Amino acid sequence: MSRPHSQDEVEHDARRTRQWLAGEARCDGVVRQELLELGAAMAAVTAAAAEREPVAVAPAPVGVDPGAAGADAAPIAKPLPPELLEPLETNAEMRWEAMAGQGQVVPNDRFFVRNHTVTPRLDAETWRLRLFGTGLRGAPTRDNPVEFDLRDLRQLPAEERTALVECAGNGRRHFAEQQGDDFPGVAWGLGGVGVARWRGVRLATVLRLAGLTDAAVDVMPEGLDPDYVTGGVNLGRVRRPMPVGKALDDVLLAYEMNGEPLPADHGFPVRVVVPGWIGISSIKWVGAIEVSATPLFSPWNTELYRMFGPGQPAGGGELAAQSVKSAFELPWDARIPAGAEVLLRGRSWSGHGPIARVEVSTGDEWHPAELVAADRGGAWQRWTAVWRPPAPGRWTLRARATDVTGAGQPDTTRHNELGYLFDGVVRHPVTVV
Ligand SMILES: Nc1nc2c(c(=O)[nH]1)N[C@H]1C(S)=C(S)[C@@H](COP(=O)(O)O)O[C@H]1N2
Ligand SMILES: [Mo]
Repeated sequence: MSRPHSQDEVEHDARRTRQWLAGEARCDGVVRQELLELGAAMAAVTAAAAEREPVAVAPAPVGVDPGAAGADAAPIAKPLPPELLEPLETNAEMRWEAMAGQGQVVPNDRFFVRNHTVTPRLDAETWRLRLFGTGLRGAPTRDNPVEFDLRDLRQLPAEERTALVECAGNGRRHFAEQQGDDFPGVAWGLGGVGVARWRGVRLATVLRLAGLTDAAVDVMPEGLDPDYVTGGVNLGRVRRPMPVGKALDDVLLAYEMNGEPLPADHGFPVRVVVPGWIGISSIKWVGAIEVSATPLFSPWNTELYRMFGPGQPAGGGELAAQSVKSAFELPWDARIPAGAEVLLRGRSWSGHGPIARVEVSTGDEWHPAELVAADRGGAWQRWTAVWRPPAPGRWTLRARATDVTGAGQPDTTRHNELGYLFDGVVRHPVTVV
C-alpha cells in the first residue's frame, strides 16, 4: 500500500535533518555557518518578541535585489481589488467573502500570492528550464545543462490536477489575535490558501527525458525571482528539495491555471505544483532543477519551515502536513440581518486527507454542518449551516472540522516560534443588525 504523501514529507524531512546536523550537508551558495547565524538572528527576533507585550513585531528585514527585477516594479503584478485581496507587504491574502458562491476552485483574480521578494516579469520566448546534477546521465553541470523551452514542454503529454496550495504560515495572525503570541513573518488570516486546476507536464516525464539515473535521490527546483535576503544574509534563489520518489509521483510542471496561461504572480511561464506538500514546495518561475545523487539542502528546509520551540528537537522539528482549518465565506465583522434564517457557508481542508465532518457553533453548542456532496474527497470541502440569529448584537461564529485520519481542530494551537501550522478554531466575529 502506498503511503499518503504527507507521511513521505515528514519522513524525508526527518532523515535530511539528521544528515544536516551530522555535517553531511552541502547547501549551494550558503555555508552552514551563515545559516546557523541566521538561525540565531531569528531566535533573537522571536525571543525579543516573547519578552515584550504581544504588540506587532517588525518582521525580519526582507531585501529585494533591485538589479534582478527592476527597482520600481510592484511586488505583485495583478490588480488587488480590496474586495478580493488584502495586501500584506510583498504578498496578498484572499478575502474569504470573495469565495461565497464559488465552486471548487479559486478564480485567478483572487488567488492568494506569496512572494518572498517580487513577481519577476519573464519572457516566455527566452525562458528555459535547465536541468543539471549528478543524478542525470553524464552529470551535466549548471553551466552546461539539459534544456527545455516552453514549446518543448507543451508538446509533451499534458495532465491536469485540481490541487490545493497553502502557505505553512496560513492562519498565523490568529496566534496573535486569539492566543496573544506574535510571530515574525507574514500575518496571514485564513486566506493564504487556494485550490486551482493546474495543467502541465509531469515532472517525471521531463526528468526521464533529461536522463534520470537510478542514483538520483533528491530533486531541487529553483525560482527565477530575485535572491531572498533576510536578517542580513543572502539565502540565494528560492528553492527547496524533494525526494525523487515524490518528484516521480504526482508533481506537475504547470503552465496553465484554471484554463488560462499561468498568471505572472503564480509563476509564469512555468511553476512546480507539489500536491499535498506545504506551499513553499511549489516553486514558481522555475528556471533550474538540480537532480542529485546525494542529498540536497536549502535554507527552506533547514532554517525556515521548521518547528522551533519548547518540545522541539535541536535543529527544529519537521513540519508535518498542513493542519486542519475551517473558514466562513464571510467578511470579518460581517453584518447579518436580524429576524431571518441565514445560510452560513464555509470550507474546511486538511493536508492529511479529505474532510470527514464539520461542526458549526454560533454560541455554546456545536451542530453538524451539511457537507456539499460534490466535494467529497476533494481538495477542500464546502459546507453550509442554517442559523436564525436570536437577537441583534455581536456574535461569534466558529467552525471545526475533522479529517478522515481523525485529525481535528483544537481550541488552542501549540506554540512554535515561527508560527506555522495554525489549526485552532477561529472565532469569527459578526454583528446582527
Ligand atoms: N520562486 C518562488 N516560488 C515560490 C515562492 C517564492 O517566493 N518564490 N513562494 C512559495 C510559497 S511560500 C508559497 S505558499 C507558494 C504560494 O503560491 P502562490 O503565490 O501562487 O499562491 O509559492 C511558493 N513558491
Ligand atoms: Mo508559503
